[in-house]
Amino acid sequence: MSILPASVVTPEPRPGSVLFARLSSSLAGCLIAALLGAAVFTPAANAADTPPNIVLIYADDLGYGDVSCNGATELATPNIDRIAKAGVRFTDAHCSAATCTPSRFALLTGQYAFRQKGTGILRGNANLIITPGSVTLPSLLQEAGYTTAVVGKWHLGLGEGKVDWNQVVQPGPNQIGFDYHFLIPATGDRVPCVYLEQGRVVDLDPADPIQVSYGERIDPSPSGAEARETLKQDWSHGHNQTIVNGISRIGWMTGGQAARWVDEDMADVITHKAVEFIDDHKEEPFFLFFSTHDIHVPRVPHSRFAGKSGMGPRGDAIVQLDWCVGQVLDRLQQLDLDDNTLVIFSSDNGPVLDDGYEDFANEKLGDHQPSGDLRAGKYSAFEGGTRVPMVLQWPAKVPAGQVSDALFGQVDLAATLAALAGVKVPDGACGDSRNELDTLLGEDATGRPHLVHEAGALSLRMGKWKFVPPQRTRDHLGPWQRISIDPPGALYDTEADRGEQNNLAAEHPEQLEKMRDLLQQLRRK
Ligand code: NG6
Ligand code: CA
Repeated sequence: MSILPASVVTPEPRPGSVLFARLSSSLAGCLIAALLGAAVFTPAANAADTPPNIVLIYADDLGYGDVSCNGATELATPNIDRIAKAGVRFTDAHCSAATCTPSRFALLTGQYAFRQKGTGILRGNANLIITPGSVTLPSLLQEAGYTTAVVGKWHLGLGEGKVDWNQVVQPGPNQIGFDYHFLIPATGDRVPCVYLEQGRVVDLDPADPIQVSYGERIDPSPSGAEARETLKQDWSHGHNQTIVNGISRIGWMTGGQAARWVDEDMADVITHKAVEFIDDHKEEPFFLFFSTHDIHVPRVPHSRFAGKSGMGPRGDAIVQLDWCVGQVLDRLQQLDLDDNTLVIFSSDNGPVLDDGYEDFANEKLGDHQPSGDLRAGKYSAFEGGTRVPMVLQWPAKVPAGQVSDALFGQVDLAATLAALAGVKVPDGACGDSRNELDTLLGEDATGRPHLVHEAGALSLRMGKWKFVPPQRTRDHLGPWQRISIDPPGALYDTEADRGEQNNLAAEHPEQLEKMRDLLQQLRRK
């Protein structure tokens, strides 16, 4: 497909897209307040008078140490650092899981993913795992009058039953609170390798229908295993089925030739869509979930970023990611929206080097430390699995230049942003999500008392303590070795020992037991 998709589908104006009209249908109480002349939004005492726009930029597989504001010296991320300088940089913020799907599930539903079966890494033809019509982060913001969009990686499943990619694919984001979507349906390394806009494959030629399979081989053309010498980037593990754009993927796909993406253009395409959404909705409160492909595999940045980091494709993808962030920040400034827009930047799990393609991420790493001083990364129960970069700015409200060591969990964004927008989370919804608005705005130095960490098995943070129950887990950034944590599990003091080197289980059995019990309780909640 062309560099920038020609078809620009703007979301249908929702009935009552005018803020007050929407509120009147959904928030009778607030309407009365409005009639009385009070501010319609009665958010937490701390919030600004007008609800801010909210832009959540969500990187993929970006480690704590992959950004220069967290100490990286071998590459620079000036735009991500710009956010940190303008607002708050968190040193102890976590996604919910050490892989993508469960982290994103928790972020959007306010519920730990381990509570629902089938929330592990999804195939590219998996069905939607969030119940249509349920209360979600975007649906709460819709309720508050925001126009909501997700642009970029999804990986939460689509449709029900056997997905027909040649029809409108639903249920999807529109059924769980997003007015608009432009998606990479699963991941860059999984078929189907096409964009989906408002449920439709972009640039699909009906004469060349798409078929997708994760079992039976349906693609007779040479696979990545068979035509290895033709590949633009070789695979190292898995990723050897259908070839798209010279790169072989997980899964089989036929048809949709005109709709297939070009990896090198992906950052441009989705950034264009993200910025376009901002342009189209500059007059109303909006929520943009901009979910980047970078720096997930396959790492194939545009030629203008190739070679820029000196660290091979993984470093170049970080440079590209930072450019995407800069584009969004620049446009907010150009439109004079930056002052009252809350921009949050974070990642869906920790870093990985070899994640299945020969992109020399290990070989070209040099002195760079993707996890900083944390232990391990993606897939791991150690802190590197979920402690990720998180920076935010909201110039109208949040003083610049803050550093927060509070424990923060992305699972709290649903309740926290709902509080910011002035809507009540219905009883029983978003059950693991706490209103941590004061933590988010840098006003509470402690944050959450405890936080579950999912990496297949569960671990637990409680204040400075980290408990890793007996399990096998990753202790490397790829490839594939695992280590065993033996009974009764490991206990670390993450304040004195950020790198989790000293197992204190024998010295503090009572602490370990307390945390084992709490984890049991939280599991059963
Ligand atoms: C793994 C893939 C990896 C990546 C991951 C999901 C192989 C060998 N590994 O199964 O490449 O796609 O799934 O990453 O196939 S995530 O960030 O979306 O969770
Ligand atoms: Ca990820």
